[in-house]
Amino acid sequence: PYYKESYNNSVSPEDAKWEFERENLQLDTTLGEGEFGKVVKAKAFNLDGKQNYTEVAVKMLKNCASGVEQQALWSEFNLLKDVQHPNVIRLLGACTQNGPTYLIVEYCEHGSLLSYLRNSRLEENGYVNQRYKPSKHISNPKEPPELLTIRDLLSFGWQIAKGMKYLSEIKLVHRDLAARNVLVGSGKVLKISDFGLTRDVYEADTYLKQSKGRIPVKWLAPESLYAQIYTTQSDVWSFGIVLWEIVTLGAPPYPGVPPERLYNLLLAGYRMDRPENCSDELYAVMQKCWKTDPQDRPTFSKLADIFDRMLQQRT
Ligand code: ACK
Repeated sequence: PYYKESYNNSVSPEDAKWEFERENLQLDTTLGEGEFGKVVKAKAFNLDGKQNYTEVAVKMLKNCASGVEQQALWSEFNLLKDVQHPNVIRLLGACTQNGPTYLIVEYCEHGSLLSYLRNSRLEENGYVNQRYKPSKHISNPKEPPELLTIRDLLSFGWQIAKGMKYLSEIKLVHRDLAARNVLVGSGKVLKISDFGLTRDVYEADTYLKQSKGRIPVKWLAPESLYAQIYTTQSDVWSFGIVLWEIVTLGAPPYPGVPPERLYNLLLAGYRMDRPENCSDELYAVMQKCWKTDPQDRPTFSKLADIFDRMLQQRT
């Protein structure tokens, strides 16, 4: 089977504390799948000594995955071991023995922020000109979508900024920050997820991407597009795109712009317009995130403060 070469015959003492008995995991429905990997809902019995079971999400590779993807799953595992923040997905365990590698993470009942935003749209709402499939996270698809308030949207920006501030403090560059990679748990708590591309920056705060994978062009800063330079400040650019996704309730960025034209447009100073229903104040934040010089962009710490203040003004 495909997982043979990824077999690990021994578990280091450090990993032993994460190892979870495969037999105690009951796989359930598939929550989502990509080209090489999938995420399955599962019940984990006796997790952390709990009597009952815990609902979890299990990330695994598909049969067609190559060594590169296996590597990405392992690097995600290694990074997640060290992260602990309410707005970052929490690792609960892993199955690395006697079968395919499984990463066990907390289950987020509302799925990705992107599908959550799209599900919250009303037909009559100005942004709705497409119908999106109801999410499999919604038990009754006939239920009316949960309406989101401006306060909810600001809180989303605030929570992502706080999670990213934490990641930047522990010197992690995410490189793929997008609404599809943020999850929504109960109580509308957001969790930054999908660390497959994340790199530790150590002392140097840049990372040069070596291999050519799929590139999320419309979320990337110009310096990442032309020089493969990824820094916390290029994550800030992506955060600006996520804000745009939030305020448009999940519209695809740069509508109508072919990805291959984007770089020249950005170079010429082109940026997305202020979306309908977006305050001047919030648009100004996006524009700051999209400054050409990475040093001119706000830090995540500054962004967290900005959203904190905007939320306070609304109480
Ligand atoms: O928007 P979704 O239904 O929610 O589609 C994506 C899909 O899997 C691929 O990423 C869902 N998903 C991923 N991780 C989790 C998780 N920890 N809890 C719940 N759903 C998840 C996501």
